Amino acid sequence: MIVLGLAGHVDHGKTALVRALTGIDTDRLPEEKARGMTTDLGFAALRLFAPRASAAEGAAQEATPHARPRTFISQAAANQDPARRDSLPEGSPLDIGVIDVPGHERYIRNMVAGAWSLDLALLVVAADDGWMEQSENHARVLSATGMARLIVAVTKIDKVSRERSEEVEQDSFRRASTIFGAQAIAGVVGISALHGEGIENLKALIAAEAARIEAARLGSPRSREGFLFIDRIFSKPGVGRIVCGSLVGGTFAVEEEVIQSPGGEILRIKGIESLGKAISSISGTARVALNISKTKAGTARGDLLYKAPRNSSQYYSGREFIVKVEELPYSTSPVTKDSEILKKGGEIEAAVGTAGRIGKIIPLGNHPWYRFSCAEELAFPSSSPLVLIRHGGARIVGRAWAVFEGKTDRIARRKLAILLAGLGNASPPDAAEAIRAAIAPQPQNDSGGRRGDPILDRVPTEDSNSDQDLTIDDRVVLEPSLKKAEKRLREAGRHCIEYQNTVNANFRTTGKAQTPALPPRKDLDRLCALGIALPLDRNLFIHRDTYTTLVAAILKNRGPGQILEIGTVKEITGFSRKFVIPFLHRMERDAYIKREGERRIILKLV
Ligand SMILES: Nc1nc2c(ncn2[C@@H]2O[C@H](COP(=O)(O)OP(=O)(O)OP(=O)(O)O)[C@@H](O)[C@H]2O)c(=O)[nH]1
Ligand SMILES: [Mg+2]
Repeated sequence: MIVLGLAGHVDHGKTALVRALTGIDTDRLPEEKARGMTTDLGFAALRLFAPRASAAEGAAQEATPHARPRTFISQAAANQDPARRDSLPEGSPLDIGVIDVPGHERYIRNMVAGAWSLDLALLVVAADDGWMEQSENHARVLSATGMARLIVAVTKIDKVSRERSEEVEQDSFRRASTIFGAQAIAGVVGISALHGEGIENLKALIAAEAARIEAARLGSPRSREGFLFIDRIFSKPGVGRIVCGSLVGGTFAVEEEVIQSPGGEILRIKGIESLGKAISSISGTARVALNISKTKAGTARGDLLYKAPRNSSQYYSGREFIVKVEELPYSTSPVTKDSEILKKGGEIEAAVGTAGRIGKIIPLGNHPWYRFSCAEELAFPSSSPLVLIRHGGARIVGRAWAVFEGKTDRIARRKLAILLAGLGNASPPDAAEAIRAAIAPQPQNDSGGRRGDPILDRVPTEDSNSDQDLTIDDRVVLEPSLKKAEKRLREAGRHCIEYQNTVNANFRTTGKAQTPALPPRKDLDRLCALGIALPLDRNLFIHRDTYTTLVAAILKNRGPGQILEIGTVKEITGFSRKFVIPFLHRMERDAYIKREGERRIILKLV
């Protein structure tokens, strides 16, 4: 099965289009029927058949005069990855689960809940209105959840002239391309849900896409782990509790146990239904209804169900996270930059899967690193980003990837800020790994004592009674004394600054004092907190840029898995053993190398 999700501005004809495609009215709530407006998710199913591979690409252009001009379709097709051209044999049945979403900005959180598990999206734009605010916002939600493929349906073409519908088709294609890239757009189809014009055309395009997606899935190994965010819950007399959702990856089977998170309760799957039929097992992606055993803590929309993961870093559940925030593309220029909204921190809403939480986002040093905390526990796979929505509004501010879960105090945060500043724009998995490595239990050091922890053991001495987090401004504008200290440290180069006690300091690599005028310890601590100076151990400091240059020189022409000899590092850096060991500890902390007994193995390159 593939899951197709609708998106688009309020009243642009999403529900009418689902009805025209499937015969099902997804507006099931009395309130929805009364207002003629979707407020929550709606579900329908559609069965199509795989077209002839060569016919598929042309199908969308021929059925109606309002179909996309030939150039757009063929351009999109030409841009496709050759692997995607493989299709299922002609006539293969294609089951498509359809998710309808509300278009009104008030229900944007429900829209996000419908947007996260899709194989294919159908972005609906009405020909009379054209591209509107929620067309843009919904497109950005789809882009936040990593949507790789979409069809643009320009609806209500019966209400406008041919010129107007073509203009909206062109404009929608251009805007969607700006957000997703032209290769992501499978086609743009003009339709009238009321008169049926273009519907067959659209079905042909959906079928061609579905057949490709299914074929690509057959060729790739299925992941063992599957997960599902609950989107509907109800009780069936004599059967018990039924929960519905979109299963992603993996297989769920009757009598198997799954974990419900938050809470970690283990539940038994008593029955599975999909497309109206009882079955013994199901593999994702699929719309499923699960009959589950009784829970102690209850079950709520937004809860995550998953099989025991192979490693614990696959899922997060908690109230506090360190996140990497990514801005999303716009098709129009935004009034305010999203990073401006984030800069001050404050209330924000985070939505992931079908879950949503209001929380606080606070800069953790420099963009893109932040801390997100919410009052109520939130569970999600580490592969799913949080969609950030401006609190109380509908604006999608960006997406956030969790890299660490857990409560942190002021000192730990400061240390994490230092670590993250050193990581720059690292990918979320790399950052998560570096943090894990930094907080893992430490081995003994070379001299048999406890290994000096350059980051997490070092308590900054400055403004210890301040309870404030570092602000971005702290980092950007250096006070004159810090500027001076930074210059000294930079000029010292390989000659790290060593404090023999809190008063005396030397620039040294070999024990020889280099220059008399040395920065005060408190300035060095401030620079460390800002990520500009890096502590190698409690008393030894180096400029971040010097460290980066030296690490690059050490790892040059080497590869992951190779052994790094102390002698080599001494030779390249010119450090004596006294300095080379703290330097290597720092590299280990930053996950460039790992210790295996006495050996140091390279993990990654710069
Ligand atoms: N003339 C014409 N009217 C249409 C067409 N599609 C939908 N409509 C009408 O437009 C109105 C809104 O349609 P819906 O399908 O409810 O729109 P929606 O996008 O689901 O709206 P929300 O769920 O509230 O976001 C209804 O009155 C429909 O009858 C069409 O192709 N042509
Ligand atoms: Mg609707």
